[in-house]
Amino acid sequence: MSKKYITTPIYYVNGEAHIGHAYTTFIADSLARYARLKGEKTFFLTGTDEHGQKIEESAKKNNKPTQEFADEISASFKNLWDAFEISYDKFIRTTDAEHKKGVQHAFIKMYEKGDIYKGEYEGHYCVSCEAFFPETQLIDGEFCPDCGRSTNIVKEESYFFKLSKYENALLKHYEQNPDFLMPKSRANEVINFVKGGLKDLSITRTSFTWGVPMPSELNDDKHVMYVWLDALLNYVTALGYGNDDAKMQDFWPADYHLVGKDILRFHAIYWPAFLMSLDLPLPKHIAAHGWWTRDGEKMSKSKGNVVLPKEVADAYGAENLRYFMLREVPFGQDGDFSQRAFIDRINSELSNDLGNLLNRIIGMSGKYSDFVIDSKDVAKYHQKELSAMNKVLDSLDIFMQNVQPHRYLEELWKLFAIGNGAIAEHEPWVKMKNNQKDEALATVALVANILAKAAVMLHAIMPKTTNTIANALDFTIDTASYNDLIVEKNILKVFNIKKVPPLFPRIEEPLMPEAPKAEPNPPKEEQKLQNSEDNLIEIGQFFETQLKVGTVVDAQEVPKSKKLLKLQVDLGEEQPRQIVAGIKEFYTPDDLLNTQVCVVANLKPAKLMGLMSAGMLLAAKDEDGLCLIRPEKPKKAGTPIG
Ligand code: ME8
Repeated sequence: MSKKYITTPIYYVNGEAHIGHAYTTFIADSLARYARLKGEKTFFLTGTDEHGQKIEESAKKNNKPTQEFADEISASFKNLWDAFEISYDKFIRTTDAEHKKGVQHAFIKMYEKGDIYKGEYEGHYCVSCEAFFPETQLIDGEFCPDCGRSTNIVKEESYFFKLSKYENALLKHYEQNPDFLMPKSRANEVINFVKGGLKDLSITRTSFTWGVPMPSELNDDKHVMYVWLDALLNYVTALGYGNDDAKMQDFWPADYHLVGKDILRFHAIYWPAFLMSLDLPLPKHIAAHGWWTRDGEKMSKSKGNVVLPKEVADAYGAENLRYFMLREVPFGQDGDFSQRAFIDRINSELSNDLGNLLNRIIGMSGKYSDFVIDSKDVAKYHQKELSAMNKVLDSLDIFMQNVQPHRYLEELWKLFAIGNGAIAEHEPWVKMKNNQKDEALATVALVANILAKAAVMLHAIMPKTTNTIANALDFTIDTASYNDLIVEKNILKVFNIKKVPPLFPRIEEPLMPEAPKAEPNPPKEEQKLQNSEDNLIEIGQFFETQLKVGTVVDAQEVPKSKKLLKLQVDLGEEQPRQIVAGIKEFYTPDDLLNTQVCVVANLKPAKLMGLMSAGMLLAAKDEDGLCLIRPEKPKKAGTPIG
C-alpha cells in the first residue's frame, strides 16, 4: 500500500495563529485527507516550535515562566486546529521529552560522524528569524536581510555543523531530483544560495538556556541547541527517531514538507544536509508557498490588521475560508486576503456554480420524480457530458500530487459547468411538458452523478460541506466510493434525494470590520525583503518613496561605533535632518562635509545606537566597497529625484 507523510512547519509559540499559518495547515490537511480518501496509509504532522531566544524573550515580555507561556500558546494553536477539524495524526511539541531525546540522539550521531566540531562564532544574529547572517549579507551593516530588523552581534563558543561539506551533495541532489523543490520556480533561489558557498553552521548557543540541552555524553552543559536544528528534527522525532523507530520504517522519508517561502532555505539546505549526515533518506518534496497580505498590506500586530482565522470562520464559515485560500492563490505566489475577493468567490463559485446546481437537482427531482432519481438512461442521452466529465476527473490527481490546489479546484469547477450546461441545453422542464420524461430524468440523473463525483473530489478541501452534499444525494464519501465513482468510473444507479438548506447563502456586505487604514509608508523594518521574481512593483509603488537631493552640512563620528556616521543633511526644509548612516568604513566626516547625497526622505524615523535617524542615503556596495550615489551636477537642496 502506498503511503504519504505530510507535515506543516511547527509554529513558533510567540503569538496567535493568523491566516498565514492557517493556509499552510489547510493545504497540508487537504493533502492528507486526499491521500486517506485514496486509501493511502497517511501520517499528518503538525505542532509547535517552542525553544530559542525569541520564545524566551516573548515569555519575559509577558511576565510568564517560559514553559507556562509555551504551554498556553501551544494549546491555542492546537485548539484552533481542532476547531477547524484539522485531521493531524500527531501534534508535536519541541518541549516533549521524546523529541528532546531524539534531538540529542541525532546530535551524537552527527558528532560521531565527524560533522560537528567546537569553535567560536562571531557574527550577527537575528532573533526574530532565529538565523545567523554573515556581515556581507546585512543591510547597512546591521539589519537582517530577511526581515529588516536590527541584528545582534554574537561572539560565543559554539559547536558547528560542517554544512560546507555537503555543498556538492546538495547541488547534486537538486539536479537529480527536479521535483524536490516545489514550485520549480523556487529552485533557482536555493541553488544559487548553495553555489554562493555554504559556511559551517553554528548549532549551539551559550548566551541563553531555553533550548534542548546538550547530550550528557558531551559533558558541556553550558550549551543549548540552536533552535532550527531542534525544530527541523521534529519531522523525524515525531516518528520515534531516537526512541522507538518503528514508525520511521513506515513513513520516512516525508512526502511533502509544506513551508512558507520565508523558511525554504532552512528546509531545502540545512535539513537535507542534517539528514545526509544522519544517513537518512531525504524528503521527496519541499513545497513552499507565498506570503499572505491583507488588502495589499503586510499583516502586523502594530498595524492591527492581522486576519485571525477564527474570526473569519465565525463570519464566513471555516470551509469557505479553506476553499477561498486554496483557490485564490497560485501555489507559490503571494496572495491577498480581501473581503471583497472572498465574497465574490463565495457568491459566484460556491453559491452560483455549486450551490445552485444542487438546489436545482433537489427541486427538479422533487417535482418530476418524487425525490427518486434513476440513472438508467444517462448513458443513452448523455455520452458527450459523461466523457467530458471523465476527462475532467482524470485530469485532477496530478494537481494534488504537484501541490497545485488552485489548479485542482479550477479544473474541478469545470464539472459544474458541464452540469449547468447540460441543464441549459436539455431543458428538462420542456421535456417534461413534451412527454419526454425519460430524457428529462436522464438529465437530472446526469447532474446528480456529476455532483456526487465532484463532492468526492472536493471532500479533501471541504469535508463537511461535501458530506452534506453526499447526504442530500444519499451516498457516503469514503475510499470505497472514491474507488467506485472515480477509479472505476461507475455512476450511482439510484438517488433518494433529501432536502438540505442552501449550502452557500449569498453574501451582500462584508461580514467583518474592515482593516484599519494602512499607514502610507510601512516602516522599513517591517517590510519583508524577498529576492524573488514575483516582486515586481507598479510605478506608483516606486513613487511612494520620496527621494531627494540633500547637502551634508555637518558630519560627525558616532562614538564607539565602527560603522556609523551622524550627518545633518539639508533637504530644503526648515531644519537639516539628522541621518545616521553605516558608511564610516568608507568615508570620513571630512569627505562628506558640504557634498551632496541622495536621500530617502520619507522613511519612518528609526533609532540607531540611541540616535534618531530620519532618512537613508542611497549607496551601492560590492566586494570593492561602498560608494554613495550623488547627483552628477550640484542641485538645490531638497530637489526631488525620480
Ligand atoms: O518559521 N503568509 O514558525 P512561524 C503566509 N518555527 N504564510 C505565513 C505567513 C503569512 N503572512 N506568516 C506565517 C517558523 N506564515 C518556524 C518553523 S519548521 C521546522 C520551523 C506561515 O510560526 C509560513 O508557512 O514563524 C511560515 O513558514 C510558517 O507560518 C511558520 O511560521
